[in-house]
Amino acid sequence: MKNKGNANQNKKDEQLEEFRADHKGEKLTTNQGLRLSDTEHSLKAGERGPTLMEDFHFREKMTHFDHERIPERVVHARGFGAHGYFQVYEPMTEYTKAKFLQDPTVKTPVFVRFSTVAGSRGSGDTVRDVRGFATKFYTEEGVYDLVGNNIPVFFIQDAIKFPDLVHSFKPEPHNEMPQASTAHDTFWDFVANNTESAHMIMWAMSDRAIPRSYRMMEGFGVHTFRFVNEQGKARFVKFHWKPKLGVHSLVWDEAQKLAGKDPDFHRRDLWEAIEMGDYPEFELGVQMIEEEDEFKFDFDILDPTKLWPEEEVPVKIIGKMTLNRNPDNVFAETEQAAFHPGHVVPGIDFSNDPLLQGRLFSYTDTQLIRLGGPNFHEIPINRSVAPVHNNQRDGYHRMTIDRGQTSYHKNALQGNDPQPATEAEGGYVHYQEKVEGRKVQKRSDSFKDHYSQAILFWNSMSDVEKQHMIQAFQFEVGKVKSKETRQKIVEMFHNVDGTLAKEIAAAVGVNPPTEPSPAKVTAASPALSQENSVKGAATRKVAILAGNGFNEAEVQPLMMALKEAGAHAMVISSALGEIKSESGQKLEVNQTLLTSDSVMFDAVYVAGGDIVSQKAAADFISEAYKHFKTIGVSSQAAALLAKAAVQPSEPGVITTGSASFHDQFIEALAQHRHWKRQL
Ligand code: HDE
Repeated sequence: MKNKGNANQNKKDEQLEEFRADHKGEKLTTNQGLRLSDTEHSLKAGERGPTLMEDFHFREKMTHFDHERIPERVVHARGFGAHGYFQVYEPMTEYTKAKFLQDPTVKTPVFVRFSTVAGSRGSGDTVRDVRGFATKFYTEEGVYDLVGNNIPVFFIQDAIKFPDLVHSFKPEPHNEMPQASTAHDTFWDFVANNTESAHMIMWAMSDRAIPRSYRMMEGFGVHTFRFVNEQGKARFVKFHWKPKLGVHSLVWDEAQKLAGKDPDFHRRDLWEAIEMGDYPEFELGVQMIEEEDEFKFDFDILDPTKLWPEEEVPVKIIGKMTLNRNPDNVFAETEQAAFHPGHVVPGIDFSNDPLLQGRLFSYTDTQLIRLGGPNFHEIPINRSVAPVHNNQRDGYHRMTIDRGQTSYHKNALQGNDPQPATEAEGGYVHYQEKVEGRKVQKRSDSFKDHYSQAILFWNSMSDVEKQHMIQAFQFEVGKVKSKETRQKIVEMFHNVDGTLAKEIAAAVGVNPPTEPSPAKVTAASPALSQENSVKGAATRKVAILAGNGFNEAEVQPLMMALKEAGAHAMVISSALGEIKSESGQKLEVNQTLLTSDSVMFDAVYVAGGDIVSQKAAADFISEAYKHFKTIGVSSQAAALLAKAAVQPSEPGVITTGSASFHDQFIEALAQHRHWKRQL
């Protein structure tokens, strides 16, 4: 089922429609429109003879194929996108004049691309990495891009260090290993020598870097921007996306297995959710700081390695984005989408964050090589729905047929059109911030605290989250060959927490710190812990293990209850086709024990039948157990639990018998994972 969305209201969709071609019922032609009679045989001099130069179809087909690839993004190469719309909850007139943030009845079309950062375009989805969260709003005042990540801070404080950072985490140049992973020497060498990365590393080693789904991640604009209202009053602002489904993660073992079993796990999850009508929803939140309060915090609000604790600066929820349509063509839309933090609309402006300032250059620059010239704004996915008029002309692949004699400003021959607009007419006027200073290659002293918020983050984690972080450090640093680097990392993170440093040292074969940790910060920010996030059973995937002879009386009501809770059941058996219950009722099998795996589901229910004698079924259960997932067992299948060495009394293990089985199962599913098993 393909959702066509709000085709009539959605201006962007109408614009895209002009370029769509489904080719159904059409005759095969060349690119010149000539009908072809054959595309399986090249033109030859004799059946066994050489191919002739004259074969224009062969040449055209092959040449086009030879040029099908474009350079992948230098970072964020692996990604996936979806269309949708954004609606503001109430007019934001007091804070910003941005038109798309005024009228709650207006649906602004959006295109979102989620991504990993380090890996190549074909790398696995579930690797430990930051996730990109880039949103293109097609507003009536032009394109606005909010190009964010799922982590609210960044590794470095000045854009000029970005090439160094990226060179360190990409595969090492001499052997191009490892793919899509920071678990190697050059990255940790960079970290140890650039301690401003400490806070970001804490996030990257946390569960945030292995999300369960793109639908279950927060998004952050990271930098401080400005909101400017009609009266010209400005406030500092940070942007947040809050997923309606809450923030949830995989466990590391599962993430690694998924990268092999289903490298497309996140894109499949997003694609299927949208196809099934489970439209992902994210609320837009803003934190605002008055200009006069700029220096009231114990961090510099221009420093991108710092967040604004939500308890100090509350997040005001101002609207919601709904993703309701998959792309028609991944290359045309997702791959060619060109985001840029400098694409703004009146009412949104920049700050002097030195990381943001550098990004304002980099994004257009990268498109010139990636999309092959200066006209990438004319590619359908990038086109503004607001009309485009200027004196820019020509260049590779120009689509617009600009009419008239003049292409310069000022002119009299065409009455000086197109004319600059006044501010009242929507002309963008940069915020008139007063700036003073000497030209220096320096960083402000107020950027020098590298550890306070790393400690704040650590203090805010639950015990389970801390345990996951320790294991993540042990894994990543454990892959580093240089002993000196491993030692430096232990010393660096001793500044964050003594136990953390000791635990890393113990696993990576270097000396533990001998002095107590100098960490002094005792504050915590509960909003940073995923344990405090929204929970629920909706959209969760449940594997129903069933074979011939399963107990239908127990399965059917569970399937109904799951449906009611908005969860999705998949029947898994030994082979595709149909299985029969004890009473002869048929059930269609969706996947087999061979084609699916426990890591692809949020929970498992064993319905019974001949499948319970299979070792693969017992393995399925023990994996689910190991990954803290909800396990339900029918009366027929109790023996399988014993085979999988799972105690029925364990948290999140629900056995049939009580009348409230279904409620208990769904309640357990809604918990996401049962961490108590670990403790
Ligand atoms: Fe990016 N970044 N970035 N970045 N970034 C790119 O642009 C860059 C940074 C982010 O789905 C590139 O089109 C510099 C922070 C996302 O298409 C490139 C610096 C944040 C995406 C680039 C940063 C991001 C990119 C590569 C340091 C979170 C993918 C291809 C100053 C707020 C967008 C491209 C998509 C992509 C440069 C740091 C987010 C090279 C110089 C901080 C989500 O232009």
